[in-house]
Amino acid sequence: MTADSVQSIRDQLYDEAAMDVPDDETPDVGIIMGSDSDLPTMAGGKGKRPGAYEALATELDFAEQTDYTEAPDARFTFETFVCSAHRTPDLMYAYAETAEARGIDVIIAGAGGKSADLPNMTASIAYPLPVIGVPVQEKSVDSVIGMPQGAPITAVDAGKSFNAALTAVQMLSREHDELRERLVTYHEGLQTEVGEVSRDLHELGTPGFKDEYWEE
Ligand code: RP5
Repeated sequence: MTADSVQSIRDQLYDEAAMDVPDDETPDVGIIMGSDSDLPTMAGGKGKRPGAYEALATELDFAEQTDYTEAPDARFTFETFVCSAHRTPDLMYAYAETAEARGIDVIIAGAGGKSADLPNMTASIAYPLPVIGVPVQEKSVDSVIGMPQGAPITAVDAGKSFNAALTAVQMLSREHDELRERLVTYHEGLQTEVGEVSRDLHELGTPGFKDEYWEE
């Protein structure tokens, strides 16, 4: 039994996979997660640290593509779906099976709980497309990274979907110099921040730095 709401997404994915869309109009990165309760970790917000959404949309100028047949103006894009390995295995299968034909170059897959199977099963089905797994909780790490020899997955530490997005763009940047430049600029920004804060700490002294930087 497949719910109509799930079947309609499956149908849509297979329809899109059969379309002949130029590569620069399809999403480059696919973000999937086991539940919308994973969204604060996968996207950032709601008290969680910045996530993949911030890395892609805010730091690296990607746009979120919400309609496969209507690409945003931005050259580089990502899409986002919920797809539970246990509750909607056929949706997971459809997403992973169609990803390459739909023009996705790399998948970021996040799941929580002790049986966080979405990343590793997606990696098996979507192979040879690379999949970056995000354990949404500490207790999910083993089930995300525990793949047998010959069945690869790349994974980040628990909750670090921001880094998963950086890794995804590193992969894409091997084909796109523009993305390499964006990654370098992002990294230079990090260095600049460390340098500025170091100078301020040194020159203001610890009490002065606390007054300046720390909120009461
Ligand atoms: C996992 O179970 C999901 O990835 C989520 O982290 C966890 C709980 O899911 P919900 O019950 O909040 O939908 O499959």
